Amino acid sequence: MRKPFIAANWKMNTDMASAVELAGGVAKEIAGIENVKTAVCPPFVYLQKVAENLSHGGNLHLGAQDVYFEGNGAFTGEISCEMLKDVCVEYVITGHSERRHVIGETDELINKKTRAALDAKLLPILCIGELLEEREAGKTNAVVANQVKKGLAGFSAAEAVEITLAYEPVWAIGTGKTATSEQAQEVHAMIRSLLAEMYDQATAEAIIIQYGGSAKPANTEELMSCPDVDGLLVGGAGLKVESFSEMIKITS
Ligand code: G2H
Repeated sequence: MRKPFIAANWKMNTDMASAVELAGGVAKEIAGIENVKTAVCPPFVYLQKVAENLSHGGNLHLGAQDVYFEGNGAFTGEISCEMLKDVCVEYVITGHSERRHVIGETDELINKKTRAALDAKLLPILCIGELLEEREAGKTNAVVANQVKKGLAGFSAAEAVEITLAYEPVWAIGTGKTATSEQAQEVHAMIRSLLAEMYDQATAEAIIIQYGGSAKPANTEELMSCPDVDGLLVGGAGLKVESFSEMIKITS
């Protein structure tokens, strides 16, 4: 049985005060919910303050939006896994489409980041997803399968089960256009059968696959009712206590 996992990616939003308020508000709202894993991923500079204000042992966990694969050294502007762990981070997003397409990250770099995170005992949330033109050209499965294979290159089955995959069709991100539940399920099922080929059926059945892209309270129930959708990576709707908590409550 896969435990649903709902995470919020705050992207480059909030300020110190609103970050603390948002995380604290969500933690309070979802206190006592134990059948859903939850996390918030604030900007780097607010992680420590958010961590200090979240009660230890609570159900709301902390994630980062990115990480660098090197341990330390002359990598101006980058943040290491150990630095994240120092501020109580447990999860880290790798390969978000904005890092792939705005910053220009490659599958190889994303694989190295995911490897470094897992080796440091952080739990990666590895994002994959096709562009609109790739979907329109009928290339969705090929693009997503290639990203999954390259992202997970070198990981054993025992390691892969520690990694959450997040399928985020790029055309649905921040656009208000959610993939229909059929579109999401189709790609999620394809990913799971690919995982069975790459590893084995039991491993494929154990890996959490989140959907992301304009997920909100109004479509949570439908998306989460898809057999291969195990959770949500939430952007815009994760920036309000009410909407993000509601999505967790709907899922619980
Ligand atoms: C996809 C998602 C969060 P939004 O990027 O990862 O953002 O829910 O705003 O589409």
